[in-house]
Amino acid sequence: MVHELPNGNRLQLLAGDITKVPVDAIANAANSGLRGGGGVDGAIHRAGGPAIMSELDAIRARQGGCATGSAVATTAGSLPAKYVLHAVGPVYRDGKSGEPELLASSYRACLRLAEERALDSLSFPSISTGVYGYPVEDAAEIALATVLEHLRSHRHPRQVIFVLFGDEALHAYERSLRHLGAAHGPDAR
Ligand code: AR6
Repeated sequence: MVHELPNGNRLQLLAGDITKVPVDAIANAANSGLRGGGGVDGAIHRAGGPAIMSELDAIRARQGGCATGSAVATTAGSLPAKYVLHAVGPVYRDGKSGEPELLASSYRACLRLAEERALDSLSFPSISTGVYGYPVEDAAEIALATVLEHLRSHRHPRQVIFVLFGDEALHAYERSLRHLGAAHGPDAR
C-alpha cells in the first residue's frame, strides 16, 4: 500500500525482511545498551556485519548508550543502505506508563536523523512490537501518525517504507493507515 501526500512525499507499507530493501537509512529496533540482540536487531547486525557494532562500541564509550525514545546513527556495513538508525522503543507495560510518547519519540528521533542528513528514503520495522510486547494495533497508530506528521511538513525523508515482518503486521498497519488517512482529509485516498 502506498500513500502519497499533497507535497509528493510517500509512505509505503510492505511485508518482508527489512535487511533486503534498499534505502538510504534503515531504522533498527535496538536496546538502550546498543549491544545487539534478537529480532530485527539481530537480523540487521548479521546482514550488516561487524562494522555496525564497532561504531556502536564507540558511541557507547562516548555517551554510555541510547535512552529510550531516542536514536543514534551508524554506518550500514554491507546492508543495502548508507546508515542504520538505532532507535530504542519502550518496553510495553500497560499503555499508561508513558509508552505512547516514548514510542512516538523513537520514530521522531529517526526522522530527525534522516532529515539532518537530507536523506530521501528511510525504512522502519514495527518498533517495540516484538520482544518489547507493544500491541501491534496500538503501535501502528502511533508509528503512522508520527511519520505522517513529519512527512507533511518536511523535505526529508521524501519516502518512508514500513517493512513489516509477516502479513498479520502488514494488515494491522494497513487498517491503521486507512483509518488515519480518512481522519486527516486532504491526503486521504
Ligand atoms: N525485518 C523486519 N521486521 C522484523 C525482522 C526483519 N528482518 N525481524 C523481526 N522483525 P523486535 P522490539 C519484526 O523484537 O520489540 C532486540 O533483542 C518483529 O516481527 O525485533 O522493539 C533488541 O536488541 C516485530 O514486529 O524489537 C531489543 O533488546 C518487530 O520487528 C529488543 O529486541 C520488532 O520486534 C527490542 O524489542
